[in-house]
This record gives sequence, structure tokens and C-alpha cells, in this order.
Amino acid sequence: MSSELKNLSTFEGTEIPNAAEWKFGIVTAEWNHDITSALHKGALDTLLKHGAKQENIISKWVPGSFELTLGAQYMAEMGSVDAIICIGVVIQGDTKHFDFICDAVAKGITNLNMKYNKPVIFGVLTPNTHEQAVDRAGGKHGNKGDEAAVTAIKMLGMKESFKKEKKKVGY
Ligand code: DLZ
Repeated sequence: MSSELKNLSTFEGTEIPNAAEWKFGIVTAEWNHDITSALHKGALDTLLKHGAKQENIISKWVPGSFELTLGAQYMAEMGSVDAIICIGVVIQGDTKHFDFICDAVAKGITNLNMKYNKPVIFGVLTPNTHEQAVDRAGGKHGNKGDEAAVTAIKMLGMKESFKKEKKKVGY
């Protein structure tokens, strides 16, 4: 996999903003629950570590990754959150389900970003094997949930910086 050399729990680049003022939704798929629960924990712990308040984090579960899009849409419409983290694991097997699910969820989540003008984060692992998934759910390659949470915080930081700029120039 192309993320072989990247540890998903170590972060480079711009500073990670404090998340105390924001409200987050986490939508997690139950399919491959042993892995998605570890990813969910990673995302939750990372949000808390960066200042988010427990009472400002809503977690909901959907049956499989295919349902992440609609789950995230419900969250966007009814959860009044600033950002949504979608978590799932689709393991490539003999079934064509892999391509159908991955394509659908990638397009669905992309559309939600545009529709709500909010960060809706693709925290979905698409490994070839169960072992590769374990390696990215708190194993030797870190935790994709950590990465998804930091991405949500950084995107909200970016949105905030544009709001401040707008105020400064007065338009
Ligand atoms: C059906 C299915 C299959 C084969 N594989 C996965 C998977 O690896 N990961 C996942 O999150 N969900 C899988 N699903 C379930 C679908 O996402 C969806 O929940 C069902 O097709 C609904 O009937």
C-alpha cells in the first residue's frame, strides 16, 4: 500500500489548532467492528487531546461503510456539527463489493463536503488484507482514526482563518 512508509499518527506541516470551540460528529461502520472500533477510539482520543470537549462530540454507528454517506448526511442535518469524521474498513476480497462500496462512499463523502460546506472526512481504510487494516488501526502504521481527526481539526482551522481574513478586510 502507498501509505506503507507513513505513520498515520504522526503529523507534519502546519500546527494543529485547538479544537475547544468546535462540535464534531463521528459516524462509524459496524462492519469489521474489531478494526472500526479501534479507529473510532483513535479519532475520539485525538479530538479530546486537541481540546475538543466530550459533550461536543456525537458518535453514531451505521451497519456498513456503504451507509456512511447517509449517516453523515443525517449527522449534518440533525447533529448541528462543524465537522464529521466517517470511519469504515473495506477489505479487498474476491467480491466486487469492494469497488462498489469504495466508489460509492468516496463520491458520497465528497458530495457532502460540497453540499454542507463542512469538512466531512474520509476515514475509511481500503486495505488488501485484515492484517494491513490492523497495522493502521493502532498497529505499526499508527491509527487512521487519529489522522482523520487531525484532518477535521485542520480543515476547521483553515475555515476559521478565512473568516478572520474576511472580517479584517471588512467584506
Ligand atoms: C456487504 C459488505 C461487504 C461484502 N464488505 C464490507 C466491508 O468490507 N466493509 C464494510 O464496511 N461493509 C461491507 N459490506 C456491507 C455494506 O457496506 C452494506 O452495509 C451492505 O451492503 C448493506 O446491505
